[in-house]
Amino acid sequence: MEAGFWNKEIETLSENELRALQLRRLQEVVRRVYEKVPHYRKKFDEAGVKPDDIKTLEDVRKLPFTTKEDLFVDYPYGLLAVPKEEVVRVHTSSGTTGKPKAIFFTKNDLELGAELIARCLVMTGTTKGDVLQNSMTYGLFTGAFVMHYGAEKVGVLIVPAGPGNTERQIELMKTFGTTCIHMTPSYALYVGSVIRDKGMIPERDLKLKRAYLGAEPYSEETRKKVEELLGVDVYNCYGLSEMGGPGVGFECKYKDGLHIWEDAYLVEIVNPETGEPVEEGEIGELVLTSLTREAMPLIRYRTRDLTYVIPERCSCGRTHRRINRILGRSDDMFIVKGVNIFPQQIEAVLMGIKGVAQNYQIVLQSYDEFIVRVEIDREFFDGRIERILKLKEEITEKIREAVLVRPKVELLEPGTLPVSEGKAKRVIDKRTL
Ligand code: DLL
Repeated sequence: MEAGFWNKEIETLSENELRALQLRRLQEVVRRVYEKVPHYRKKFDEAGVKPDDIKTLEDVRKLPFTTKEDLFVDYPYGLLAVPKEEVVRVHTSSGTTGKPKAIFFTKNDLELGAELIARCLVMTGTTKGDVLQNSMTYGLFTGAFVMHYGAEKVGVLIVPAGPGNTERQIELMKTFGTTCIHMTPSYALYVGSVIRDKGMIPERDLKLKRAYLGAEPYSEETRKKVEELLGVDVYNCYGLSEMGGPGVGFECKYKDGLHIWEDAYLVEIVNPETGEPVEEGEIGELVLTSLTREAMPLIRYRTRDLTYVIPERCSCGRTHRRINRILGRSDDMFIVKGVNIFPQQIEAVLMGIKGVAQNYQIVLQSYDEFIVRVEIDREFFDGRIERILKLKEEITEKIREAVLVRPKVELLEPGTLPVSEGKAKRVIDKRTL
């Protein structure tokens, strides 16, 4: 293995080789689901398209989209493309409302997930000798297991901590000399604040070097904040259960967009309203086709995640194209006074303001009013009212500039809002309660 690459041959395939490989795999997977999955056969027949119609990569557009709703047809086994005996694992989405999405894996699917994570870790400098504290939830969620097997493949020492119990997390970091952590950005902010509150200086008291943060959207400002709090390099890790979990997209050392492993996934960006492709570089909804998954390959899956493709080649030498960090989910958007607002816009503003602590919440009060409840540094609660009013005005004004609607801002002491150990619930919608 050459330094910096886990699988140099695949990671640096020429453009032509990569597209040819994608086409072969696309044709194969389309044929496979047509033959093995009655639901896909029905959908393709209804759309009047046969596997033989896929002659170029662009022909993928002839195929119908797969949406979340398709995952519930003949639930839970309806989309299996292999006999059930070949399936060795199920993971599910959190499914806070209704049935969770059930995603199946064969042995080869687990192996593929590990291979992709191995590439991700090595490209960011993690290798044998590193100690990875895996603080995502082990269980039905894909987050921890997929990372775990990838790290094991590389030969990293894994501390399977799971989330929560922050005191113990810090103890584990000290005891085992943790060099890398894997958690959600919202939890990383919290862990960082606890470490600082203890008077610890991570650069001096811990061995942390890298944080792999994903499973929820976050801004560049949050990255910077975590990097400062924990003294680490933060790498963005993207994925979704439907595509096998984390490691679908990952930042390299340049931290300028996330490489999508294009030998395993076909990327499209479409206009979320019309489903038509957008121009390269334009924002739209990410649509993914799993090219190599066996148990449950999905064709043109609508992720609901908004991003754009970065057309330029990356300086790291990998040919696999990058997407920008996820800008939001089309279903996270809310409307106040007729203006479309994404929670990430507010997060980016808050995390860039000095004096703002780690936690915040957006409360949708009515269609005309939203409240931003934000924790601020403890030092502001020293009775000097002008300082706190000035901060409040700054926050209000900067959010208004960013989203064009003036929020009501409430400033809170640290520790007031619920701590998130996994995916944070940032938006409370009182309009629908
Ligand atoms: O969150 C998989 C994962 C685990 C990714 C650990 C990274 C790290 P789901 O629970 O199915 O799977 O949620 C997938 O989470 O469609 C995005 O909306 C969001 N998401 C995941 N990673 C990122 C990220 C996992 N890096 C959904 N940035 C996705 C922004 C992300 N959003």
